[in-house]
Amino acid sequence: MKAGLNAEHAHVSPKYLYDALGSKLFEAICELPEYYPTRTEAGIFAERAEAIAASVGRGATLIDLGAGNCTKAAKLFPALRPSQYAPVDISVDFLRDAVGRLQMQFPQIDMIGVGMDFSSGLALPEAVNDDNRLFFYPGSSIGNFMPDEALAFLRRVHAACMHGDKANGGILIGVDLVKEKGVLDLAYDDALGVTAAFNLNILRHLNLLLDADFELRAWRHRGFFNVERSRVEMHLESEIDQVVSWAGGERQFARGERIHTENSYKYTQDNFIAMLRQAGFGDVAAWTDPAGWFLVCHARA
Ligand code: AVI
Repeated sequence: MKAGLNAEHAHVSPKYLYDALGSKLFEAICELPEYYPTRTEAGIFAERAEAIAASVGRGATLIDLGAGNCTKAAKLFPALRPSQYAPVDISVDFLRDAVGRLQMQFPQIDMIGVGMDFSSGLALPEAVNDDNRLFFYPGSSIGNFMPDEALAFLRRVHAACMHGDKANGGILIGVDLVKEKGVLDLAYDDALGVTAAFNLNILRHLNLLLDADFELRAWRHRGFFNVERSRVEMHLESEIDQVVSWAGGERQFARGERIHTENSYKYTQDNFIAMLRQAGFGDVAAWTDPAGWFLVCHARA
């Protein structure tokens, strides 16, 4: 983290956006009129639930990557009727509460919460069935990986679909699509300033983690679509010439200098399906909303 702050173009991993307050701010972002991905994806799942269930088949082992409060997957239970539900999240306490509540609502589904950071590996506990696994990865979280990391991640999911030496199961994934720059710019720089607060909160988090002295009022949120790189970029821009220090180091930031905090890649339907195939997946079924803003894919291993 300190190496990133000291780099010529300073950067911080987006995972530091998600402390307790950051997670709440992200939930608020999902409610914003400008932030279309959450409701557009929910609309596709609601409208196309039967077609998705027909493609996926009933009775799968549903493995929910980054499950959070498990609400997205729970909405699909009536259509998918999974035999087992395994939500995976780094925040174990949060998960325990969510699974406890869900188990009462759906007593017929075997549930096992898995507390782990799946970004580096997918070694699931033995209690998670290895037959007919359906990995669920909604919300376009795949967009927060660099494309080569996204491909490596999909390859790991594909490998985790192996049952003995036979590939079975697959992935159900939501991906945000390339669209007009104006729409993307507003989605990541909303009128209320919630995305700005979400981005600035990373500095508050760094102050706690690194014993740093970032002065939040001296930084400004920047969020915009970089057309050439097909990604939304979030940065924090220094409003003044300043020195920031942290345990064991310090750095000078000139007025206008930026810290890069997040990328959110936007794909076309064709290039995302090509990536799924490159990762080893076979048949792909795809659904979008009427405006073609968001894509849901079911890909078989
Ligand atoms: C979590 N992730 C998919 C969000 C996105 O759209 O890339 C994070 C986010 N950053 C700013 N607004 C939302």
